[in-house]
Amino acid sequence: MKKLGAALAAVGLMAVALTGCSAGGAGGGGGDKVITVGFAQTGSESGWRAANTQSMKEAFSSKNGFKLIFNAADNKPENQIAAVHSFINQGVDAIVIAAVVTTGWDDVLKEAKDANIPVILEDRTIDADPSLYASWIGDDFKKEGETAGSWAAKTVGSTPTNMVVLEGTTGSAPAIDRAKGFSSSIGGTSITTLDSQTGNFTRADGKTVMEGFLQKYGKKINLLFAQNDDMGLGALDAIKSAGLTPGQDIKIVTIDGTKDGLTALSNGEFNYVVECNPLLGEQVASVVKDVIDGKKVEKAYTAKDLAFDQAAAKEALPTRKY
Ligand code: GYE
Repeated sequence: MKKLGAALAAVGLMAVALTGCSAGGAGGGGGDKVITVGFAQTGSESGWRAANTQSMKEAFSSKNGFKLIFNAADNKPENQIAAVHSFINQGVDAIVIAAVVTTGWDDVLKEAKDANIPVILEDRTIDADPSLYASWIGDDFKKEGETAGSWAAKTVGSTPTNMVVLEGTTGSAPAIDRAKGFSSSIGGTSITTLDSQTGNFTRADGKTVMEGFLQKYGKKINLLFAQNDDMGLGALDAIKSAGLTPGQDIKIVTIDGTKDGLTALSNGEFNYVVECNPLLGEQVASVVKDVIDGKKVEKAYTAKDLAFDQAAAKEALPTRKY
């Protein structure tokens, strides 16, 4: 255990190092013209999102030479498209999007292109033609799902296990890719999916949907895969109210690695948590500057993510940033 903890901590040093990134923070360098950036954020559904928003606001600060126009779309695709339209009309220098869903982007991105406004994606990927955006900075959701699934396969995969799944926002890149990754890792094991429904990445819906699962399947459920910490945390309430012990009667694996998630893990209520790094702001700001300065940027920058068992969570918590 100690050894695993140390190894995980060592990898932890790489947590914020993004592959292929250019050096330096967002500040300085580009003359004194203020860069106006419209940021279309998904909403405020989770602890991960709160950390991501804070990271973006810090990086796109006036101190760093930016004027940030922030919009949170309440996880409604139509709100988000409207926000991007409004950024185009305001003539911003660049647009950053954390897309609620993967589809429906072509028209508005073509408009941005016609207006010569570069678009940079952060966090979530989209299905649009890659020529319509300059770059993407985010996490590897498929790999996160694979890591969560591998843990499940290794831990409970050799005995008959009934799983329920709390999915993220329907049509969002992390919900789609985490599901794919997880499925690929549990193929050929004795894990059966009893049910899988969206909990919209929120605690409230995680709780409600888990209540429904418990009413329907009761003690049959042995495993919960929650596609983010918040839904898993909401589910804890439902599981306890049903007189069951989370982490024991029902094993729980989640994704994100927020302080609250790792606390539940170190308390033994969760069993495994895969990290998804939300602290992308500095990297996004640096790419935005490079794009505006006409420098060549990579099409994709992928953050490195860790994974935690209970011992590793205890070790990580005191210095956890989000
Ligand atoms: O896992 C979830 C959030 O897009 C990776 O969105 C992000 C996800 C994250 O609401 O908590």
